[in-house]
Amino acid sequence: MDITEKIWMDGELVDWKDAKVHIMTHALHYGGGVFEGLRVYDTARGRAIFRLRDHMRRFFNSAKTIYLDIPYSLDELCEAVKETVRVNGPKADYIRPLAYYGTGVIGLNPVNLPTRVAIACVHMGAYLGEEQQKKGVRLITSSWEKPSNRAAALQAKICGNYINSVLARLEAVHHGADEALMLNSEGNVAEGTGENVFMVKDGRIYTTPLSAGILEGITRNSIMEIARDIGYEVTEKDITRTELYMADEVFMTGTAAEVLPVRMIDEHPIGNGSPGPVTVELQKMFSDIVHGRNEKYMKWLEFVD
Ligand code: PPE
Repeated sequence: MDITEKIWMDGELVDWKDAKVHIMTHALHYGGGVFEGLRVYDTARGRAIFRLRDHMRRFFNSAKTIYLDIPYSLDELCEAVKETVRVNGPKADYIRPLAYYGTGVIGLNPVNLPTRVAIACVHMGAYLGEEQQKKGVRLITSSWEKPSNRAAALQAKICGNYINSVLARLEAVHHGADEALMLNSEGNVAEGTGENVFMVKDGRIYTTPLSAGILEGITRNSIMEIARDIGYEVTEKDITRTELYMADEVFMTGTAAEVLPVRMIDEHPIGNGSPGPVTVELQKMFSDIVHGRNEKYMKWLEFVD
């Protein structure tokens, strides 16, 4: 992560080094906050944010699940995101809005705590590495189970939800893998620690349903629409670990991860162990779309200037 100049905090742009919080911040102790991740891309018409409004709508909906009252309108925060991108110059390629319960009383109950809101930009580049983005990642199946929809508000991007993902990611890293695959309490595939999962089998595309305990990814939604537009059948269904081992292709999607080929799971090569044709086709199309090279999907680009 490369730092940028300014961070938007509660309505003001402050220097990166001054964007601090109090140690008694509720969210720091108990995870009472929500966040988003958005990408900024260069296009021939200038820089554009991918699906800004959809991300910010999810931000407000995530906040709703923890009764966190955001004291700005959707339009105001979309404008604040654009402004933060503008002031940070061309290096910033990833945006992190964050809203959280601030400081006041100790204890779990946050109802009387103030809401704090921040928007930071960083340079991220390829999420899990340039080489991995091209050749694919190696996954291990995590021994940590993904909580069920009964145990957590999984369609909300709540900070505290992510400790499960952090445990799984640490396990992957300590086993020399790039990323972890998370199974739910049924033993079915849920998602990666920060990505949704897709599989290609006999020319058809499958992805896991919300009932499997996943975040409803905006990249997942985009890829489903793009794939259907070019004639693929895309089905949401429960997927087992074994089905992934036996798939022709597996790939992951996410704002940070974009379209990420999976070349190995638990030391089993997927297909022939290199990115398959459907993955490569969708990866290329997605890249054209986010860089403004496909008129049909301009609706997803929000120009910064
Ligand atoms: N599942 C999870 C658990 C998740 O965190 C993400 C995004 C997705 C699926 C994909 O959602 P979408 O970005 O809307 O397509 N993960 C964000 C955080 C990554 C991080 O390391 O931080 C992201 O990609 O921005």
